Amino acid sequence: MHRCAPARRVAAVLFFALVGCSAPDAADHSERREARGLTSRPNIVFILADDHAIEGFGAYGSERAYTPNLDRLAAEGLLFENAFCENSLCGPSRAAFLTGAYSHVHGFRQNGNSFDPSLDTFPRRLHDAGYQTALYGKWHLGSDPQGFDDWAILPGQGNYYSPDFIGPDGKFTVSGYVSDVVTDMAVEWLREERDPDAPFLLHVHHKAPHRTWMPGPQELSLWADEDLPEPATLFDDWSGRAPAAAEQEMTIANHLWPAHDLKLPIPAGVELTGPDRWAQALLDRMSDDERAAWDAHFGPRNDAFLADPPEGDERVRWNYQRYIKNYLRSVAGVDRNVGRLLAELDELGLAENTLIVYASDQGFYLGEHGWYDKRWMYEESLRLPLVMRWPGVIEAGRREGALVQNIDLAATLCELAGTPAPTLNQGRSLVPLVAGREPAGWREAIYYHYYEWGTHNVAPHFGVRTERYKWIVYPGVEGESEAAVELFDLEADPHELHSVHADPAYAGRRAELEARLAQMRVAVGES
Ligand code: SGN
Ligand code: CA
Repeated sequence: MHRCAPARRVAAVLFFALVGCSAPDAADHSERREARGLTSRPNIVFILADDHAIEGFGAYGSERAYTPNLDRLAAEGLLFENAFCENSLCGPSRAAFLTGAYSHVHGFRQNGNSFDPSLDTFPRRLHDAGYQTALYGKWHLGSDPQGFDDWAILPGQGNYYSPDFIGPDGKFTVSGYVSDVVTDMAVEWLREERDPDAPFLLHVHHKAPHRTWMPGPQELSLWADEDLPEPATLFDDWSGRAPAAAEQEMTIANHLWPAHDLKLPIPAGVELTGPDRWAQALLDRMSDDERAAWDAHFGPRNDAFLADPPEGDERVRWNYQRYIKNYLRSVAGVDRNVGRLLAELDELGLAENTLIVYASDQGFYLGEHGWYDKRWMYEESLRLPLVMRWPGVIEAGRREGALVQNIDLAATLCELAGTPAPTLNQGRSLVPLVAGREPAGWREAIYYHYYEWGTHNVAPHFGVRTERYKWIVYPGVEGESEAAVELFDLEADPHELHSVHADPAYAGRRAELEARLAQMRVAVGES
């Protein structure tokens, strides 16, 4: 039998009894669970942010972010240092969280697809196992949520101010700032709707910090008159990478729209193009007070910009500062609302028996490689934050380095709820890792596949990442782009600036990774 590490034995006795030292079979799941001594099932709060990169999260080492409440969550719980998505895009990743399956199995490969509402998901499983379930916030899966006793979702991407919602009874609008409004709904449900005789699953899905990074009134003054640090690769020229890296349209330098993204004044009497056409409509959703706070912040700074517009690299730096501050202010709004939710759980006496999971659907570029947005298999968008807190059960302040993915959450929560994982599940339960034990045969590599070729012009690619190496294949489309490959040694080249796929010194490693990728594609059913 695999022994549990002595240093980690302080984790609650209940939990060791709970997980034992072997993985569960779906067939005899309930019996095994009972045999493990798991008699009570935790409440679960699943907080899912949109596009929140670890570089925007203090506990992950960010020097730029302001996240005191998220840092508290990590200090009181478990932080997964190596958590990854399998497809760095909203819809596919959310579908992977729900089903435990890769994109080619759950079928939602790219935004614009519609999630098959008949698919088995972890909320459905928990609901059927007696959990009271609710969901508030961003959904972005096309079809209506299934398996929730109550829900209210933002249509599509949702709006930052005066957000519209769709609920079981139709559409409605709520005034205020979206992160506050979504949290208000969750708090009200906990206070008014919760059944004290059943465990609950509460999804709190934030829109923030998704583009177009509109901070709430309470966060506008953060870093008002100071510059944030620039990433080392802000002026990357994409040499040393496959051609696709230079062909994207997601640069801080050239692909941020003046009004929509940079919050510069909307010029009068000019026919607007691109996303700038929507900028006025977004501002018009604000109340007079919200608009006054917005103008008081941006007005004088925009005047200074227009009086002496920076050029060349200085303009890139100005764009970066404008972008990163608004992104991190949007993160800070999520953080403040996580604090509200923690306080509410304390107030209601629910903190002890509640597992809180905080995650994002994918990572994001905060100026690294000169970019915003996500999609790539490079580290910044491949990684996502994953933090769990369960007082008295999860040892406070732990960090877990095993390679985990969004597809693992469904099996994890189903195991804790005492129900088999969803039928399409391809992930592994994180319960043993949560208990401080790496089970024998844990994965040594993750599989990734990005399919969409549209917005931001990122070429489809797939690959494998081990603890140290990353192998990426761009299959190309006839007549559009040639097939290309990349091999990164993350230890020697953590910023992924020099692909060594053609370096003879890495020939053996390349062959090994190619073989591993081929095996993984067969194993996951994509080849
Ligand atoms: C929108 C954004 C894009 C973003 C996609 C996907 N433009 O189209 O920048 O890449 O969503 O994001 S916006 O101006 O409309 O915000 S995802 O998180 O939903 O996958
Ligand atoms: Ca997203």
